[in-house]
Amino acid sequence: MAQKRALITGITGQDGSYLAEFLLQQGYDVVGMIRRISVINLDRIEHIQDKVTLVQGDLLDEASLISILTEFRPQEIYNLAAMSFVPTSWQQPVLTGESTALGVTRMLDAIRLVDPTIRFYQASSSEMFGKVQEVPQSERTPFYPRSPYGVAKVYGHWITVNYRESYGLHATSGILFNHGSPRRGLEFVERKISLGVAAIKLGRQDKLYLGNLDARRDLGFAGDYVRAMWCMLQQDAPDDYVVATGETHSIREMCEVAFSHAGLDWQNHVASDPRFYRPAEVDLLVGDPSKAGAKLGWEPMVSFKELITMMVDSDVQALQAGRRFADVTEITRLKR
Ligand code: NAP
Ligand code: F7E
Repeated sequence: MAQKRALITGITGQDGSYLAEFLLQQGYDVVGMIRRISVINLDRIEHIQDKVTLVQGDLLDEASLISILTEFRPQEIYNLAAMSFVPTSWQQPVLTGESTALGVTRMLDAIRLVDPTIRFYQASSSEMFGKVQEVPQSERTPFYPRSPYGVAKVYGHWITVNYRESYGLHATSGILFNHGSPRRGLEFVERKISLGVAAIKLGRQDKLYLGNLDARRDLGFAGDYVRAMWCMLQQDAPDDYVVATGETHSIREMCEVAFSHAGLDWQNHVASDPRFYRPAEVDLLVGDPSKAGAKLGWEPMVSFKELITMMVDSDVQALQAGRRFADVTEITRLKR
């Protein structure tokens, strides 16, 4: 059988790096779209850089997408690129809409124009459920987004459904709940905690400033979640799928697990900073992944505790090895 080619937007991100590894293992020819920035950051894909083809393009520029599809002719596209940090979406709501919402239309339109047989995966998000209308959340739960990011993802979701229904595209939306890994961006809460715990354990800092500890999330391992993305595009018909663990844990529980793994008491080190609270919070997320289980045969392999301890261990090792991390604390606070 001829080798399949996949295009990944957002290949430099957490999920993009795991998906690229996974697709290479499946024998794919992997093309990754990266945007032009002053210093190209390939940290997460350094180890596979010689096995993938990187091409410059941007979700803000439709002509760049059309050129990439025309030149590379992928059979599958995984649209993972987005402005993905929720607090930034209040500070940059228009940019968030341009990439996270309209960027999806630009890619779908490029597919329609260049090759409507391309299979398309859209990275939808549990943030679309926001102020949840039922518990647990499934593919049938109505959306009620609580941030410009969530609103943009709702647009991305429905334009995917619309292009499927209007033009018959094989366009699928994966509604993924939170997933982290040792490659998670430093500003997301589970990584902020794991890196903070590692720094405290090694005596490099004493306090970790966080926001709302009562928020609850359904958190899995990114390496498990990219498998689900691929399974979705192997189905005969496009559809929507919730991908989640079915468990929910508070941020306080994340702290307890992470600090106790390092032999520390979280209550001695976690301090509250109101500037990490959000103008509108998503209090509780817990997904019902039964459709993904039944139709895709997907289930998560890494538990909540395994994920958190894996992240703490990885950050302790990285700091001990002399790796330096940017301090993102000041720039990720919301101005009041
Ligand atoms: P991430 O680590 O923040 O990666 C985002 C990627 O998008 C980066 O490669 C970034 O490139 C790229 N990007 C941003 N704006 C772009 C633009 N205008 N044009 C081209 N590329 C652009 O996010 P992630 O955690 O891997 O998440 C992947 C996707 O899943 C995102 O769409 C996210 O919203 C969604 N999602 C994530 C989760 C989660 O818990 N991780 C859950 C549900 C949905 P640079 O490296 O240049 O910044
Ligand atoms: O916040 C609370 C915060 O920024 C999780 C993205 O991947 O998942 C992610 O979005 C919770 C929130 O992720 C801090 O208030 C407390 O309730 O790690 P987060 P998120 O907003 O859930 C979804 C599914 C996506 O699609 C997104 O792309 O933790 N929290 N204290 C904090 N959060 C942060 N970041 N920092 C704190 O200090």
